[in-house]
Amino acid sequence: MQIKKFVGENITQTMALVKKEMGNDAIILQTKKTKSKGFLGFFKKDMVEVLAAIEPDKSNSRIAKTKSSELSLTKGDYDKKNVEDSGFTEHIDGKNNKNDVSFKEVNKIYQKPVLNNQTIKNNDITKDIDEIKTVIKDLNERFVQTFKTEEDEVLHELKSRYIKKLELKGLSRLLAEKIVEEAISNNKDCNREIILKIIDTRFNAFKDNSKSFIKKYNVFVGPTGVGKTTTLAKIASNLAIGEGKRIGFMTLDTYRISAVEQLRTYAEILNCPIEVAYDKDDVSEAVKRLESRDSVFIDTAGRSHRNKIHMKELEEILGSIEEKEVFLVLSANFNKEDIKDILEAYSFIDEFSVIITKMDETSREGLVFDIIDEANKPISYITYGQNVPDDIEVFDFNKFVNEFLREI
Ligand SMILES: Nc1nc2c(ncn2[C@@H]2O[C@H](COP(=O)(O)OP(=O)(O)OP(=O)(O)O)[C@@H](O)[C@H]2O)c(=O)[nH]1
Ligand SMILES: [Mg+2]
Repeated sequence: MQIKKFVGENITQTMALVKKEMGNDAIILQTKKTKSKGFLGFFKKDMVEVLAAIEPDKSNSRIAKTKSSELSLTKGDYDKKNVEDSGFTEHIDGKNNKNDVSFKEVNKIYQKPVLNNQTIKNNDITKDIDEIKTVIKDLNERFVQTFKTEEDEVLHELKSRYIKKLELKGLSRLLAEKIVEEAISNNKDCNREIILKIIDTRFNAFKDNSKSFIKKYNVFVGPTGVGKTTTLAKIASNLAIGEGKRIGFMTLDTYRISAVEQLRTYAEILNCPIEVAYDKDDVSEAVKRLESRDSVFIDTAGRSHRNKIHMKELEEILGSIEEKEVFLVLSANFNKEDIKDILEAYSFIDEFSVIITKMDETSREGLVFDIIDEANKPISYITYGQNVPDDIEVFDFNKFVNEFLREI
């Protein structure tokens, strides 16, 4: 067998060379792109290299009658020739032509697919298989889509159910959605345990209830009637009676006589001093007079948080007190919008904790989460009744969450 390498500028030109020299019986062993040498490495051109073979005795007789598409070389043909040409070592056609290839090279090439009519047929089959694969892929995607939709429907139903449950327990729609969506996207499921985990992670920074919020001066602020005075009296009483602390009271609520009287009553019961301050200077004086007490509890007037003048006065008074803890008292009866407005009005205070009162008057405790979420501040106490000093406790996040989730 004669094997030769042909190089042309394109496949048509190269094939024409093959046909011219070997006729239609030529077998194409390999086709590849190559580069011309160029001048000093420059001006290299893309070329097409074709490795073709022909049986010498058949070369001319077949030129006229055989079409190139009918050419073929089977592995059997090649093996037969291999045995016949076993004496062959250097060049297959015996000529020392640089386009000729070694027998070893041919052997290597033969392992590669040969471009012949069988290959062309195979290419058609491959094309058909590719089309079938595309159809199957498409069907598969449609199937997955259908399946996904069903799964989505189940999850959607689950999502709506849990959002509703959380909303019924007082969470705002927005926060309920955030929690349940996170639960479903992370777990493809939603239940009490999953919600617990989400809440736990989300409010992780506010879980610690080991720290005492009580400082030397403790100021209670918040809207009218939320329970500032009652709560302050509860905490002060527990410290005085339970821990034997020396308590002092101060009230800034001079707008109503009954307000001063209310605190004076607690002061008398606890046998501790009470100071009444009318302005910022009075506050400074009163602070000094109460300096020897372990803790001083300062009551402020319940005024609308929309009253800007009152808010300004409060800001000035707070600024004049060092070593203080500010407690913003909010009622569990408020709705999310009230909470937003109030927090906005008190946003001039950097550091504070929240006390939520009247938990006994609501079954919508979920508001607690909205308060933490909105305020980004810890809850220090919750109160759940009018009894002084009993109806109050330090807020325990874990206990609260567990009790809350038990009911959903
Ligand atoms: N049910 C219930 N009532 C409470 C609670 N805390 C306070 N109250 C009641 O709420 C009412 C108002 O309480 P106050 O302590 O006077 O509220 P305040 O914020 O000081 O009110 P102003 O000084 O007028 O702004 C009183 O009748 C309290 O007994 C609570 O936890 N639960
Ligand atoms: Mg009061």
